[in-house]
Amino acid sequence: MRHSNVQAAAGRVAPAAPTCARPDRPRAIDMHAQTDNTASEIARAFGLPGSAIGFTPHGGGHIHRSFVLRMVTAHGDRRYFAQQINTFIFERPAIVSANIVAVTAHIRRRLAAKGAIDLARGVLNPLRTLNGEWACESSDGRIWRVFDYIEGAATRGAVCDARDAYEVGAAFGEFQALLADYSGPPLIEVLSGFHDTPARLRGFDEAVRADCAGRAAAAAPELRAIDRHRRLSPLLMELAASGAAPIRIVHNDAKISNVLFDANNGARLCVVDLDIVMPGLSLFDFGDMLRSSATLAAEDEPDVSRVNLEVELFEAIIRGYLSMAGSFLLPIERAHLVTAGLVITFEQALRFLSDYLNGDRYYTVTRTDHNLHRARTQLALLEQMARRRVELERIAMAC
Ligand code: GN1
Ligand code: MG
Repeated sequence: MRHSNVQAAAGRVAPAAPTCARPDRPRAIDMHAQTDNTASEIARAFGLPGSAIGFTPHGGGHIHRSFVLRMVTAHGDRRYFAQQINTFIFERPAIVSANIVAVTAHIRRRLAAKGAIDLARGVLNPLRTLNGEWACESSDGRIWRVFDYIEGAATRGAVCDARDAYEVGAAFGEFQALLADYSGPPLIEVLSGFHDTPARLRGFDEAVRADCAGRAAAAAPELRAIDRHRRLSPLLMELAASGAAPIRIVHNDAKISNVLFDANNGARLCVVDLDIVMPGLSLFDFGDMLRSSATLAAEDEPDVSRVNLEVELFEAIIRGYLSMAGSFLLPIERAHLVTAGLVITFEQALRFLSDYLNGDRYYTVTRTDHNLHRARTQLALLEQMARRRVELERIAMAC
């Protein structure tokens, strides 16, 4: 099926770069404020059985704050996954929930039809409040959503070997395949122009011009690196705008930390973090996988000399992806796999560097120059992809 709203959005702008006047994102959470009281309020709102006995921070996403909420009940302990939604970025949480509910319902039906036995661990299960909403507001004004906790699952922060890289490719290929016949309510473009790279580039240029945080001079080598790759910016949006590549439902944050694995046998369970599942190009996810999983280095590795493009991982991602998506991908999509890696890596470099220049208002930072280090890893990877492009294209063609 086709989703015309992204086609129409092809020329729209990504979220505007913060201007110097924009107030800082209320980033730091006082952990002492996350009292038992908050946990109990959430439990009450969602009608969770038993009493709340634990509320522990979980995971390291850049955007939301996540907690494991433990309830003690007459039948033993039960755990839930509670997330405080970042309303600075997701200004309309109800829309995000509507998409997640629609997508998970479709996936659940598809898995059931295929005879999947472990449905509870095959797809996220968002919970409703007693009022029938998908989120609640705690007395301190924060917005919370809750999922059943998927027990016996493990996450991996980064790929360790080709096996991991294959699993990432297969996970997001399967996710796209499960949604290929999506027929629920039209998904809303939660963050408009999310992968509109030319708009991201304009936002970046604006951030350089404004230089709110007085950091442009410190990033001079990175600004020059961006300049060398400017011509990448329209390549994917042109495919979307012309209709040459189909608009599908895609995940938009395709990295290994968003895949759950069975903690005992390592088998792939499901894909999580469905906030920005939206209509888009399959290539957005594929490019993001190359960006995030074709290297062993962490996204925020401070020593850029450790950021190497690993051809073995690159090939494993493609093979894993094609094992699930090969049946529906069109030749035009297959022909742009490497291009997608370059464009999305460039785009992520723009986003990290823009945030650095804007004074760290979007991504959570935990150390000085954190966003600058992140931008450097992306640029290092990009340089290597660009330099080895012919070889990568040859490998991709042979997969
Ligand atoms: C953000 O919070 P997290 O890690 O799920 C971001 C992605 C970036 C990613 C980089 C809504 O996701 O777009 O690719 O960081 N999500 C949003 O790791 O901006
Ligand atoms: Mg995410």
